[in-house]
Amino acid sequence: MNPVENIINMFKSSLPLLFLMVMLLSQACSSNGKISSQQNNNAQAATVNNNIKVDTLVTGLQNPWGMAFLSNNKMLITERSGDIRIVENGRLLSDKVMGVPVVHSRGQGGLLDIVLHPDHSTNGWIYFSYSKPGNGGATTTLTRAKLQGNNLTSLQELFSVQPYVNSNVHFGSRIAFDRKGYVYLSTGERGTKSNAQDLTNHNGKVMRLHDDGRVPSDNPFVNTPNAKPEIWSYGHRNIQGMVYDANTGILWSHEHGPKGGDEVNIIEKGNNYGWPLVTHGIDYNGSIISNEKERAGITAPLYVWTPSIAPCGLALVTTDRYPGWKGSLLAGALAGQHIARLEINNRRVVKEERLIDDVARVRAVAEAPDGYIYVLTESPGMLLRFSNR
Ligand SMILES: [Ca+2]
Repeated sequence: MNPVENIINMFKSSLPLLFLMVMLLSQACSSNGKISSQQNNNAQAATVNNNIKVDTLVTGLQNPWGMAFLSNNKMLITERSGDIRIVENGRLLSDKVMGVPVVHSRGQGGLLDIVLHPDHSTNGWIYFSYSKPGNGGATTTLTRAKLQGNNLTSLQELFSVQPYVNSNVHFGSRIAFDRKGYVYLSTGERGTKSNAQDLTNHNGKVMRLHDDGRVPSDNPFVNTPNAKPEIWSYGHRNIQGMVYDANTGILWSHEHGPKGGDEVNIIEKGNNYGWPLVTHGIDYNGSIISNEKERAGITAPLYVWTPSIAPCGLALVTTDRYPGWKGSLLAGALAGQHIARLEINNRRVVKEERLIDDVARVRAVAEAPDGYIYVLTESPGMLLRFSNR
């Protein structure tokens, strides 16, 4: 055979394969296109780096806030307006979870975080936080329940921030469990700065509780007169990202500063994180909140973002799925519209890299049991996944 015949024969023999590939490709495109007209403008085109791309799994979510993984192919997503949605095999089910308590869906309030009990596979408990309407306004509340079919059952309110406040900002909140089974709940100061330094209320604090809501006897302020015994740390403005590292025993968090001064902190027993006595930021109107950025006796942030990125959602990479990322923190950014990957070395942030810049406001980041990183964005409300190219 001469070279030309050779090529023609090769082409002929591979025609069926080519045909099959074209069919598969067109099918993949049409099934994708149905749910994802919007994604094509942003996330679909986004890549993280040469090794990692962004899959848009779900669009059409309304202000998604938190996510929890029931298995590798089934997850729950909270929507701030008060719905818990189910994503199964990468599809958003039209049936919602029934039996969610009424939430105060105003401003920054509504249905917020959701996490599984560490022993969920045996006890079935699902924890979620929300803004509960009540006498005096609304307040951040921690509740647990079980899921039977699509219904929440065995609902138990574990803890409610005191007092209720007539404000629609700074509810927090994130939920995290440590390796001893204690549960932590973060809150915000509800727009009143002085709350954060006042131990007689729960606003602007991190709480530590037994998994059934009881107060641990070794909490730092159980013997302090008039202090709320649930408080674990204080001096926080508004914490919307918290993740526990079971390997190191470190509870990581970030919090919103005012104009500038967003912070990364390690949350430790009884510590004062300074708001509003010290801050790296200024007030939105440009006025000075404090002349001090740091002060003796106040835990200084490990890392500061100025200008503010408005951090929301915090994940820790524990798998080897993403080259070079193991041990990194991934912080979502609402205003920044990106994810900040923070490399950690010996309790210090040693490097920052910005991922998926300008795709959308990022509300939550989480590592699934199978090691994949999932991302929730708002406006448009999407579920994204980082996968290997
Ligand atoms: Ca601080």
